[in-house]
Amino acid sequence: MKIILTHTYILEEDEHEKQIMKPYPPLGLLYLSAYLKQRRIEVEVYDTTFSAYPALIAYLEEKKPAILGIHCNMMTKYTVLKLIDYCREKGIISILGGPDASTQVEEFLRYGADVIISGEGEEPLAAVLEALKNRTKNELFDIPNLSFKNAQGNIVQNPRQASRRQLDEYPFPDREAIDLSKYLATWEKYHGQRSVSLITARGCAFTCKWCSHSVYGHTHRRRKPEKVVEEIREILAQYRPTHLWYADDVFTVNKRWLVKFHELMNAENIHLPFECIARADRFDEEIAAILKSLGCYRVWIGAESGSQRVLDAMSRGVTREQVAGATRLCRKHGLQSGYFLMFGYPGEELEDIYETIDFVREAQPDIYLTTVAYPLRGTAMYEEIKDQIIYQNGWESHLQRELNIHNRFSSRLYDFAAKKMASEYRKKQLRGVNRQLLKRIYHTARSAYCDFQIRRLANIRT
Ligand code: B12
Ligand code: SF4
Repeated sequence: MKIILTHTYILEEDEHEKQIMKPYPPLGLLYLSAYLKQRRIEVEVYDTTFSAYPALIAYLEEKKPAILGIHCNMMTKYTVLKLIDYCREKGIISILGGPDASTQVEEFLRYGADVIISGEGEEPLAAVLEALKNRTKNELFDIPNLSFKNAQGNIVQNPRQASRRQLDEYPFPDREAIDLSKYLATWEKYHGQRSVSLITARGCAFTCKWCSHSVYGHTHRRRKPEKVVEEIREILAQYRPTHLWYADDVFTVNKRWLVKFHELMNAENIHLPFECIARADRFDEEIAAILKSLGCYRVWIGAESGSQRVLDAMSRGVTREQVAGATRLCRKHGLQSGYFLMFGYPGEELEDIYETIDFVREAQPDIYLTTVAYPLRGTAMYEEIKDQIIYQNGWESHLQRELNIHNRFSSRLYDFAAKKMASEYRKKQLRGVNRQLLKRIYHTARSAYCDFQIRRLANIRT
């Protein structure tokens, strides 16, 4: 039985990404495709990134698959729901996987999906495809990690099995299943670089309360550095990238691994530029030097908040001082530092917001991104505040990111906080630069205006 895998992420509809234009392919689907092909199971991947929903439907009309495998993440839910409707209408069996499907099994099944695979997809997907040769979609009782509806329409959730420990038994992602040249061309057009992504590990054992562990649990498994280098060699031969992206949760988490990887990459003389994500408590002088030598130019550090009280509430396991120290180390080693920052974490008060603004002004990372916290299903944050979530309409009509939380400040306050932060950050850079007097005056005035607005809005809670 033929399966088509797709993911419903459409770049043209993503206004935010259209400003950035650094697209990457859906690695999860490429891993699944490679695994199925290794087992001689017929599979195709329809990559929606550069396509559109009508083109996806036209493709399905032409190919008439018996089964459609759909990757779901929080942002693509509406398109996933449309595809479920389409599958029902055409009698195609829909199998959902990915981080969002795993946490909303009942909802997706009740909406009309046929099967949900929770966690890593390789083995369960191959097992379902095998089973469907001589069973109906309502009789999948013995396959771990699966949920479906039995003949009576009741939801059955099979037990979850532990993840495979040895990642190196999986084949490399099947990049040939899609047209990677479109990604490379986009990168080249907007950034003068050709970038390819890969992962060196799966899962993260840390416990940040807002972070989804729905696919990998709290496991952390690394690939052998030799295998990663082998994959990079293949990527180089096939796609001639000038830039890499290690799409790992925390690239610097295991220093011993990094040392070995560095040795191997040096032996191969591969020094392609890349960015990666680190944790401030997994960053030191030696790691900074290794990253620089590997070709890294920017380290993203999850700073999250400048308030230790909020960091502790998040169970982040990192101190402000560690973040400031990692930033200094980056500077010393000629690496840019980038911060991820979050406003609106439950319990955050005005003084915490001001501490974050002060912290960023003083630490002066090269770049930072702010977001407002949202409760993802299955996370510890969600469990703690689920009674305070303000639901709008039915489940089908909102994304988890759009949900608000009782007793939180308004989104306008967070907008002003982000603007104030930007002005404070810039003001510090302009200090002592005489030619920039007008800009300094502008940022001083804007910061004061934001202050006024923040104080005014502080009385309004959701
Ligand atoms: C890389 C990445 C990105 C990249 C994506 C670029 C790209 N195309 O690769 C960027 C930076 C753009 C990004 C953005 C966002 N991301 Co992101 N991202 C990741 C990250 C770190 C790695 C993804 C990856 O490649 N994993 C490796 C592959 C092998 O794993 P996988 O995709 O999960 O696939 C496996 C299983 O899920 C399953 N599976 C997957 N698809 C399917 C389909 C079927 C049919 C089946 C059966 C199984 C199956 O099998 C696969 C193999 O075992 C993950 C965290 C993580 N470690 O996975 C977060 C993560 C996926 N992102 C997340 C979030 C929240 C976001 C944002 C919303 C953040 C934001 N506030 O803007 C945006 C949304 C982007 C969008 N518009 O869709 C959450 C998703 C939570 C959720 N419930 O959906 C994650 C899990 C982070 C987290 N821990 O909270 N992200
Ligand atoms: S936020 Fe990063 S460090 Fe924290 S649990 Fe998630 S992946 Fe791990």
